[in-house]
Amino acid sequence: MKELIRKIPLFILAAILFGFKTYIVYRFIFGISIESVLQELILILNPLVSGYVIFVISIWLKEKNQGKYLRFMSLLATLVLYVNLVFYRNFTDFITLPVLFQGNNAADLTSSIFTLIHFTDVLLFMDVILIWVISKNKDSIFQFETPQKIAATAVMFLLLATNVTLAEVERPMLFTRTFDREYLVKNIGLFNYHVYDLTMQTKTNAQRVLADGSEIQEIKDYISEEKEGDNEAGLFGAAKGKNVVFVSVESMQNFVLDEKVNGNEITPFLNDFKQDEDTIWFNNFYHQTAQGKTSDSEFLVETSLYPLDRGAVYFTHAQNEYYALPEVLNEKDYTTSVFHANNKSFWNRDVMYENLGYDHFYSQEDYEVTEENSFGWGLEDKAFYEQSIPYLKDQEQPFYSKFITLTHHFPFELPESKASIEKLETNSNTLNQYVQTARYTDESLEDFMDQMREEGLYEDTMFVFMGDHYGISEFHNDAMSEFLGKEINGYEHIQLQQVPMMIHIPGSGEGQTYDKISGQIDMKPTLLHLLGIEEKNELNFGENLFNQHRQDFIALRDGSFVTEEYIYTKSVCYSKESGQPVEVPPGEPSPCEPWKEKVSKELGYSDNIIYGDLFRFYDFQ
Ligand code: GP9
Ligand code: MN
Repeated sequence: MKELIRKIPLFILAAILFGFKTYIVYRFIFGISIESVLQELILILNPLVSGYVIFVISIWLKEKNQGKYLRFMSLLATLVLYVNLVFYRNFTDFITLPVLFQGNNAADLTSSIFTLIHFTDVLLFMDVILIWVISKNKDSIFQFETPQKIAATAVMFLLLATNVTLAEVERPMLFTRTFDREYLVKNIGLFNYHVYDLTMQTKTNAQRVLADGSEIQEIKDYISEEKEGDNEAGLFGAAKGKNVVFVSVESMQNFVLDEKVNGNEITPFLNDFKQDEDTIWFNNFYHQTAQGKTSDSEFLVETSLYPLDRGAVYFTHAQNEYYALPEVLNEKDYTTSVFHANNKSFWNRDVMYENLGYDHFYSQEDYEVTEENSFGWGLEDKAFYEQSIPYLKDQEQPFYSKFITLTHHFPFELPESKASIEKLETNSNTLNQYVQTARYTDESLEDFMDQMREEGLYEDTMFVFMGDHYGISEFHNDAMSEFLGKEINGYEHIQLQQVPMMIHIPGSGEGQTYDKISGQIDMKPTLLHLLGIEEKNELNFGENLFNQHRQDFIALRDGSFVTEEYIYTKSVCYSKESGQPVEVPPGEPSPCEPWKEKVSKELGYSDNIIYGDLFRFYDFQ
């Protein structure tokens, strides 16, 4: 062994150990899926290449510094890997620069950090320790002659070129058309991905400076071509003049609806409510959020633009010009407000709400938060609604008030005394607890509706209940498939992104189940339609869901999409009929291809509006 170590230059040993370890993490912790031999090859190759690039630099250093460099860099590289891993356990996603610089996200991580750090993680640092020990021994350091140094460096460029070429073969236009970070990491590796991310950051920063508004016309043409429809048909004005209470229901997914735990319904109230004669239920409704989680879902509803694929637009572009729902409603003499019992600067809400035109934001400081009425993330939802009612009553009518709930949030912890149903018994504690906080949420919504009735606010109010994003990530697929009794493939995973969307108009009798493929981007035009407000805005990416001509289609933020016939995700086109990948004869294009074009165009246009702050060049009046 000693002999062997002496024969292999230490930087190569460091690269091999690091590459091998990273591959294990990719494959078994990030759970990166492999569909072909080429993909497997790339996945093995890219961490080795990264390791080689990082460590080969050492040979150009003075002998006494080489050991130091190898020690320091192996620790640093492993830390980068590890921080990504902890982040991934919480968000099933990779870190981007904007996310790193929004302090509040760290708060999210710290609140649940102990569930994210595992004892066995120590194993990840084994090679660092090994390199550390060996490199302390002077004999382990090779002194290279200049030609050898040049040769070793040339090998580095060769390796990099091979990696990039293979990645391009595997995924043409990988760098220009990718909204899915897993794909980037899979093909170029975590470290090159971070370099790519840095380049993107620089590029998008420059985009605002270079924009001149000339692109708006092209986007307008695209929207009017793709989304033309009759706004007068449907339920125009069905809730005219009513107040609106919009509840953004934390982490609620459709899969708990009509499900039971040991014979008890998880959401008995919502199960009845969705079938109520006054409730319009969209049972094919998807969240479209990315790294900005709740704030992304808010942004979708308020602006009918897509959130960004990197970072939270609430942080990165809070100063942009928008023409948001609260602004439109303010013009129609609505009082607009938000109720959310968390720190007001979380997700930069205090700044963004001001910009979007909300008249008032009732945040943590407006609530009485005590030890008895709080746990987990803070004030429990039942107390939250109770304490909100007086504020709600004080508002001038008609009002549009958004409530954002908090209790049903990862890691879904509920004091035993507040749980009304049992936990599940799968291998995921997160999922097991999720059903209990889902039940709590269901009860609190029922109580809230009762209070609204008692206070005489029910009749004149339209209620909207919407799930903000998933609560159970891909990380829990095994447990999910145990609970739901089916395998979770890419197709099922996308179906699990459905969240509740129920619109209740008291006394309207308009209750009905709509199975249109719809999403959060459609909320702004849909709500305005119901309120009988005509918005002269040709720059919404969503559509009024009652519009008969609307295309049955929805794009998710990572480029996945759902149409009447297909579901596309992670490069696989699934048939909805079979739930299995579509079989395409060799040489023929996949039926998902035209939709893919459209999705990438649409997401790109929305991004350009935000990165270029293009609405500053447009007059909405
Ligand atoms: C925080 C709450 C939760 O205020 O909205 O945020 P999330 O982690 O779901 O985005
Ligand atoms: Mn949320």
